[in-house]
Amino acid sequence: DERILAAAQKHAIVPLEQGQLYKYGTAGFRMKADLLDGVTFRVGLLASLRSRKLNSQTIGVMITASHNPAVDNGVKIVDPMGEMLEQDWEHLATNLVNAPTPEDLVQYYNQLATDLKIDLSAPAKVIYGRDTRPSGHTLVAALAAALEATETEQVDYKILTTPQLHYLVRATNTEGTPTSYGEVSEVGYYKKMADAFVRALKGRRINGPLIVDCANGVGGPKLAEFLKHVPQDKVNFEVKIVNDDVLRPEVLNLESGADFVKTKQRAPPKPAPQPGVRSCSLDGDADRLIYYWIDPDTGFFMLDGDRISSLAASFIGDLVESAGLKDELRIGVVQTAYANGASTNYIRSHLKLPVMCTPTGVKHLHHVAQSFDIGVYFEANGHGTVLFSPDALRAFKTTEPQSPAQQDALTTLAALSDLINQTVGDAISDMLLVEVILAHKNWSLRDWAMTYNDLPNRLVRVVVGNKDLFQTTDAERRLSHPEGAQEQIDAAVKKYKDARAFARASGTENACRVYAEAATNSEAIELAKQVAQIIE
Ligand code: 16G
Ligand code: ZN
Repeated sequence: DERILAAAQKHAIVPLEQGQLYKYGTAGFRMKADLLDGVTFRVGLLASLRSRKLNSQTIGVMITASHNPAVDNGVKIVDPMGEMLEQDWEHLATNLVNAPTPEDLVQYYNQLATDLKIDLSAPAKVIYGRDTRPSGHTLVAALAAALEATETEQVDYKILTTPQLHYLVRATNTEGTPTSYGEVSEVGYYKKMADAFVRALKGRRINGPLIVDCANGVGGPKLAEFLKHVPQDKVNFEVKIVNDDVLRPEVLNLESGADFVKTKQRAPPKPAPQPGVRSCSLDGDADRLIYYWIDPDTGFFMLDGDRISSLAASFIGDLVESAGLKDELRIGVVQTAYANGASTNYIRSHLKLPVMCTPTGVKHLHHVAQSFDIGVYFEANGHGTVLFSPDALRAFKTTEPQSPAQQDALTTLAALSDLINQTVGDAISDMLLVEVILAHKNWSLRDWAMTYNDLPNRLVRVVVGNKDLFQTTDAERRLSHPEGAQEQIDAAVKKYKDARAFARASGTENACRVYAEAATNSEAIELAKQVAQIIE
């Protein structure tokens, strides 16, 4: 107790304005980096408790603020199988971080141990990584101090992408077991993916070069490292990495990256876009991916998370059919309310697959995707992955093929299950998946774009007095509060053809968001404006 108290005094919490609390939200704790020292220390305490609670399994802590500005940072906990922190513990994190004094903190820490029947003398292990933000360095020191004070074994993996840390947590906890996830090292991550990439491509040629914008974040150096593991004699993968300056912190996510491309609906201005060349953008911690190209005739065209989702579902659905597993394995797609209505319709009517809708935030999608044998989930912003159940993995390995075509489908499915990060959305892994599918189908981005036409849409940010007044139901598609607001939105939507709109409080910013789609662009804009006025 004295060691924790002494360390806590060195990593004090900065009091927020009257009435405001730190909150473990969809992205953990995320804010201006200078508020985070004490927060990160306390997250370290909780991570050690969680490891002790879960039979000394390894817990992860990632320090990143993803696509947010360079001055922000964040801290979040990764559970043993590489998943997000269990929801029940989010409010424990919130309580622990908001304990006002170091003495209150130690008292609450001990009370948690008692209430949750945690043996504080049991071994504990926490591993961690951070993105390229300069503030990450001091935050890691605060985390390490908490782990030392609680006699927790720790491994500092230094700079990583978020999905790499998730990989390492799962690999650590499965090491030496039949479900081993891979070698417990950063190199192990590259080797596993490069091997699966070659196996999934099956000698098919990749159609021309790919430009990858890395948002001047951690994805740049890590993608370069990955490419060294791809055998040049087996794969013609020509990648041009751009926006990979991680030495000047101020350029992180600046006019670049997946979030910029998705929200601005245009290519990063620098370097000057090359018309016709297949391009994609990662975000600042390399867990989101958006594809696009500049068409010489029609201009910018974007392929977002909904497109990646429908591409993956279509390809995997066909493989499962060729593998003769259609009646055995249930494939489903999980989206949020932000998914373009045309994508939902395409997946249901054309691919004939079930689509589920969940609230925003990866943990919700991930959870529902686990209810399928093959669960494809993506947020429109480009964050997502494909999950394979133990039954699916077994079927790929043990089904006796009756034809070369069936065998081919089975081995491709097995390769995909290794290529696709099973812990969390991973931009590098997702990018390789897209490249594999395009190579198999011999498609350009234009071919991919032709599968369906997006409904015109608008996303606006609305500053409101108190965003907490806005409460939703039906996977955030309807407002339950304030009373009467939903009826007004319904009335506005009714005036337009093929229209849909919703409003929700942001989980990461002090504002509300309004999404509207309609048959034409001008109608989508009008509708978004009207809904914004309703909630203002
Ligand atoms: C977080 C979520 C992201 C979601 C976004 C919504 C994770 C890892 N990240 O960044 O998935 O799309 O929040 O932000 O879950 P909003 O609530 O401000 O709209
Ligand atoms: Zn991210």
